[in-house]
Amino acid sequence: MQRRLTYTVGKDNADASPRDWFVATALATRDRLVPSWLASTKRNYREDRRRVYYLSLEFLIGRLLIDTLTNLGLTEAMRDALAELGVDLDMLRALEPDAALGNGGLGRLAACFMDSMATLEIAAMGYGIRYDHGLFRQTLKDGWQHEYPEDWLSFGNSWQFPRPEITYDVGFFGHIESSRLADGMLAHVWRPGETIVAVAYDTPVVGWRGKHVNTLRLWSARAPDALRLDAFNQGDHVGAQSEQARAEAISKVLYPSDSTPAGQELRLRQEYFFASASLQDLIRRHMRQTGDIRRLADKVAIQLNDTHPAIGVAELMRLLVDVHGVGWKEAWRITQATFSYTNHTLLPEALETWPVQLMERLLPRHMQIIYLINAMHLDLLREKGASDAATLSSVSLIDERNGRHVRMGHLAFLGSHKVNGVSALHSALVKETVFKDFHRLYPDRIVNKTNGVTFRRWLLEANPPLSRLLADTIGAGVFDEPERLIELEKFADDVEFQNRFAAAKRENKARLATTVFERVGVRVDPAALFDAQIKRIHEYKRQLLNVLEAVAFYQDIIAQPAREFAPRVKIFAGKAAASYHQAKLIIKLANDVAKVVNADPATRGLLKIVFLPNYNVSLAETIIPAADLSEQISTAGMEASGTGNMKFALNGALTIGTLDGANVEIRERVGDDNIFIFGLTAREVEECRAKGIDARETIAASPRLAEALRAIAGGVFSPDDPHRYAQLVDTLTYYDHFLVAKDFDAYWEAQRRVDARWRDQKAWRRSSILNTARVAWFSSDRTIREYAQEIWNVAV
Ligand code: 26V
Repeated sequence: MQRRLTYTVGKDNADASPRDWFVATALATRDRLVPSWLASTKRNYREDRRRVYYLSLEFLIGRLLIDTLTNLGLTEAMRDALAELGVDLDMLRALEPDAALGNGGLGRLAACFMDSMATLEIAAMGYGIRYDHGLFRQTLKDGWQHEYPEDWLSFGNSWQFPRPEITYDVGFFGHIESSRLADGMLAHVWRPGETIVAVAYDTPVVGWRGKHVNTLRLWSARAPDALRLDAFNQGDHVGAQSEQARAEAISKVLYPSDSTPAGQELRLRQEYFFASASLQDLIRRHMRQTGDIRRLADKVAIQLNDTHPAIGVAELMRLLVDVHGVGWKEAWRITQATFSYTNHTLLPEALETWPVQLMERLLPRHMQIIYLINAMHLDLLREKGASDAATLSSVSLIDERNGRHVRMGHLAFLGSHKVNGVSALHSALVKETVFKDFHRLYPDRIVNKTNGVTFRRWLLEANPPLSRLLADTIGAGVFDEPERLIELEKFADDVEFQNRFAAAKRENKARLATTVFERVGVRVDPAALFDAQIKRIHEYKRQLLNVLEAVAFYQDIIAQPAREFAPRVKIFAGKAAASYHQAKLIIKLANDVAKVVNADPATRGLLKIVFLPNYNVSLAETIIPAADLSEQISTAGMEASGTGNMKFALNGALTIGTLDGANVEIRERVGDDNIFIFGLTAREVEECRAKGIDARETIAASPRLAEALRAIAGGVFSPDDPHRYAQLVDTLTYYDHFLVAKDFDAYWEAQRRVDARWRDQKAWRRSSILNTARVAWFSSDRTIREYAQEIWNVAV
């Protein structure tokens, strides 16, 4: 550290700022993992291991200092060493900006998977984009969300290794030249009209106990020439840099694509840019190692994280056929054997398609290849006798319905040997809905891989008090073998252990109470039930249902001034896509309700509501260990899996939730008595919608809901603008697509079951302990082991 401070940062102790100390500490930590990194890389070559490539447009990493120290087992040594220099490790920890190269669950899953792949010593590499600006920073002004650019690189990035020598050309536009070969076959060469250079930046990813270190390789875009010197010399100083600006735009900013179908050309440029650079890179490595392109599928598995890298299917075909001279049929066999694809959503508006016209212009050779794949695929169906018009049009790569579009999900499905959903329910629905016809034709292709989370970050690092207690009680080996969490079961009724378990929770709650006060100026009592809903703001996630229940609860408290209620703190956090008007209005409503409720002495302090701004991985690490109740209340059938649900349960929060995504599997494991399930099932949602989504009758039948809606529509929470929520309440009344009204009474009743359990603290603690004890299966190590064995065919 001292050496790094002096020789890399170039400061002496007297002048060093806290940030200088952070940089010195990060670099000193990084130094400790480099030997293992180099050794891992060598071993991968020496043992000629099958490699796994995880292609993802998002990696929601968060901070790395404590994560790296924990995995290396150096946290305490570092703490002591810094203390001797008069520096506090926890103060440095807070200075690191989050690497927020993702929107939500999909990006965070990729980060958990990187951790688990390193832990399981899989020869894996993550590929993505090194965005200059990650997910926008959210502020709340008077309860309204505002977005500001995020600037994680402004003070440099101590974890990355720039690799200016590792570059690839990525083409766009242009035309195709065809020539006849000696054997009479046609050869095609794409002559791009524009070339962008992809430059590699590597971040080491260290596994548990530092045994194996993988690489996350992120691409940054550059123009081939930094400047048009002729233009510059003629005085056009800005215009001379325009090509550079156009090129760099590709890796400039992460699309906040949760909720906005990013139909922009730039988004397709991002997708092709990173897919192409990654494939060129892995093929170069493969050729160096084997010299035989035909063995690619024996040595390489590529996982497509959603359809964002799906253009890679056409790109690999192009590289194999046009560049490496492999025949079409063999190239297709190699492609299918190499790729596999994970689907993360069923929402029709989230399924990617690209206008054929755009594709023809931007990637003309790929469009030809897609047509060829489609022709071959449809011919095969005709051979199989499945050629009725309806089937053909539903499985065609081209959607002809309104303007021709390429269906990226279909391309990913066809180009892969396995396709997976991310929870048991979701995978079943994948078979029944988006890929129904494909499933009939290829019944073995769709499999389930229920998501998981890394226990290193989400338990060991985020929750030191509980981690210490676990180590004391069942031994520190639990962090090597999470299955041993089950040994906690026998302490579930042990009052002494219950007290210690509750004391750990209380410590986390006190810490969160401090954070709440610092960020929003509201005092919350750590003795109250902490009830948290933290995730992207989306109608299907139903933050509105939670706010409505809060309003009804508030009305109950003031209507019965003599009655005792279990005190609650409702915690909200999450970002809305900038263009998602309805989601932003829900944020404003939560804030408006909070303002009135928190200021009303008639609540007797029994209900507090806080909306914490700028939700990110680090804030999640503070909230989750402190939560008593985890809100997982999406409309059944709409949340593919959820992963926050797993993190909360692991940290001893009880779930209130619908039978959606992985909630179903959490219930199977923690047991019906230790989770609060309510509401319509996925099937019932479907039936209900078929009958119509007019909620007037439902509201009329629920006086409590009607009363809450009346207050909101009447401006009780928005006296400055009494009609602010008129449209919101109207939509809910006449077009209740997310079935908020339908589920309201069941939700209310489930919340009262929560209250009753809370009043019996012994029973609550027992359930809480049993949650932690029984969720070992949701470790992402288990998930990755399943991918390795059933999809990638690599030994673990
Ligand atoms: C959703 C939407 C909704 C409306 C319009 C546009 C749009 C675009 C993207 C998305 C999210 C799709 C992908 C995604 O993030 N899925 C999440 O993946 C997690 C990891 O598998 C899973 O736990 C979440 O349930 C799932 O929503």
